Amino acid sequence: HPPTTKPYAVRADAHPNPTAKRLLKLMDRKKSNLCVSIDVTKCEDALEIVRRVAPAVCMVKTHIDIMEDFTPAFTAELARLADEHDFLIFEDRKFADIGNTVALQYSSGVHRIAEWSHITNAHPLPGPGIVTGLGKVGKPLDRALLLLAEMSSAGNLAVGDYTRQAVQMARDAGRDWVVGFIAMGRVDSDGDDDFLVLTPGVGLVAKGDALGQQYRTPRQVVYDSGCDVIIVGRGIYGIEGDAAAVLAEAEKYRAEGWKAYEDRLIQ
Ligand code: S5P
Repeated sequence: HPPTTKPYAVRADAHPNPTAKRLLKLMDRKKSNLCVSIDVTKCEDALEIVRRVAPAVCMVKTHIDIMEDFTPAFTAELARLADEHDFLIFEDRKFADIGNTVALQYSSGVHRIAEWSHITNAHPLPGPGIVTGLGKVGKPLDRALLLLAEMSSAGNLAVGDYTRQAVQMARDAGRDWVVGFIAMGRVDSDGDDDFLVLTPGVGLVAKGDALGQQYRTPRQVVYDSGCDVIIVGRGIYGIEGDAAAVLAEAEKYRAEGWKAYEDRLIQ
């Protein structure tokens, strides 16, 4: 698969989307293909985790609708930390409605996601209108969109033809807006276009949780499956210990993910 054998920096030069370009460049600079998922419900707890892991990450992923004490000061501080520590913000909103509705959900409401989130994602389920609707808001801001082509949870329906049509939807929209996928592997391998593949369900220890989550190691994800970014939540912020322990755990994932990337370049 061509993208998997090319360095992130080389892929950055050829990418038509400014956010994807920035991501690939900073991955190369920070030697990190690690995205930490911050799934806690208090703003100060979330910011504390971000401050701890910031040196090790290329991206921080949020679920803004789980915050109990959300104010715009939270996303302002997140944006400040992103600039200070050189990472991108990915709001994992998983939009799934008609184009007109998702455009409103993306731009408006309490959270105003498009104002602070560099990257967001959508289910292809409603058809290409969802991509166009989000694009009306995100394209003028140079944002980037991912489509969920596959999922990590047991029994999910994003398989086979659904996955293939998700990839086709991204190709039809163009890489200047749809920069890649949430997927478990190289779903774009039947073409020579260079999409980003971001992969959740990554853990070094746990094999899953009680609600269907399934974990693979950074090496399985990056080396065996050719994915570009590993997304890790509880495996990092959920460990016991102080600030140094959380950073050390993030650093462990960063190092494993980076080694797997370097190894696949020279296969
Ligand atoms: O298929 C998916 C897609 C996503 S974006 N499976 C997932 O687990 N995710 C997200 O990744 C999920 O919403 C959560 O925020 C994160 C995984 O968290 P963890 O604690 O299981 O690592």
